[in-house]
Amino acid sequence: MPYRHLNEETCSAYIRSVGIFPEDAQVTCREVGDGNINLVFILKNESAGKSVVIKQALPYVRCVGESWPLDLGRTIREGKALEIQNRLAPGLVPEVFRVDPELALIVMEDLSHLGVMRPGMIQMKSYPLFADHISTLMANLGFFTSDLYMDPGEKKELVKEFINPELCKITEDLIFTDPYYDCERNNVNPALRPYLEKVFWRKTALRLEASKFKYKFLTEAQSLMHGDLHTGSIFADAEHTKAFDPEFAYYGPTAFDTGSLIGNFIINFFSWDGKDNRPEDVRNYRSYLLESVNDIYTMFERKFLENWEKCAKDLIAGVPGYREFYMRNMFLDTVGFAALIMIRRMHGLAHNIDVDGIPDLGRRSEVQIRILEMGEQLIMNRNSFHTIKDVTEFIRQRAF
Ligand code: SR1
Ligand code: MG
Repeated sequence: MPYRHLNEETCSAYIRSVGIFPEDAQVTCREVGDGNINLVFILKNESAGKSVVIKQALPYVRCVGESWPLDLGRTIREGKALEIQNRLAPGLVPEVFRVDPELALIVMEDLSHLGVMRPGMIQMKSYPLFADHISTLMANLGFFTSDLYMDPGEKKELVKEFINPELCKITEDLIFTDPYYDCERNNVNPALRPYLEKVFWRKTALRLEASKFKYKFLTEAQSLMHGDLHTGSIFADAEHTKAFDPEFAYYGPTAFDTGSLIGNFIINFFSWDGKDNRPEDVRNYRSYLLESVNDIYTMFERKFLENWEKCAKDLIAGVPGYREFYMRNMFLDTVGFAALIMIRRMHGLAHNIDVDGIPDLGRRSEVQIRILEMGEQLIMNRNSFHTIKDVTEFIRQRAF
């Protein structure tokens, strides 16, 4: 079937026609996509009590429109990424039932009974098993798709499959370039603009560091990554974690995923300055967030090193000092990418509702400035940190 956008009616017909629900099933369908890029439908077979999700790629960026075309082939990469992630970290990503390259869609497990973490975290929800789960996904993906483990020829074949130029270009522009000058694509809170013009856009040393990380992102094919691992790309409850939406998957620096995730936790941490919750609740939740950051990174490191101990194949892995060198760079990159993620979500094209949910623009801009300055301090001082606890302690001391 040639590509066309589905709607709630055609989507119901499609799911019956491919045999996922029976021909005579009573299907209800709702389009629920609230992301920047795709259509997302939840389909229910009412009598059987079963449901699935269809994610369909649009040939352009949804939040911008047809003026920004986007490659439909991303669906195949996303399906393949989910397959690899499911193999390396079973149960931590949605199950895929069907990938349809012509309609650029994926039929997958409906996980909407779990909440998306971002709105959950805006309501101060906590996720006791999250650090354990997500560190498994990141450590296994980061190790078993790297040259430490894979045959170099096979790894290069995989790199080829995950060449993802259009989605990478979004990241290259929106994260590493646009926030550092008055780019017309930026989405600027008017109350923040004076600070950006007088202060932020003049920070040449910061722009230099962002440029170094851009080059790293452009050139380091270290491992396969999720590529957009933020709290809006994760379903979770007290027992489950499912990372979805890996359409940005490609071979890049492993720490882009760890940094993206931690950057989003730190954004949530500072967002409470613009809200009127009880101080005690804020204090407790902030402690939970920093503990989570500590757990996420220490568990990631430990699991990555366990993989290294048991499974590393390349001889460089056993060269004295190489492991320490590798892990030190991973840590510094995590801090750097976390900082750049914090910055991009304040005045780049795509924001986080954690901060944009602060209705008063003046108050919002104060929080945005705090996050921009903390991002700057983290990246500029990254060499002075030795463990993730140094980073969270640095944040704690400047927040309470
Ligand atoms: C134009 S796409 C904007 C952002 O949405 C996605 O979730 C990625 O984070 C991307 O940078
Ligand atoms: Mg997404």
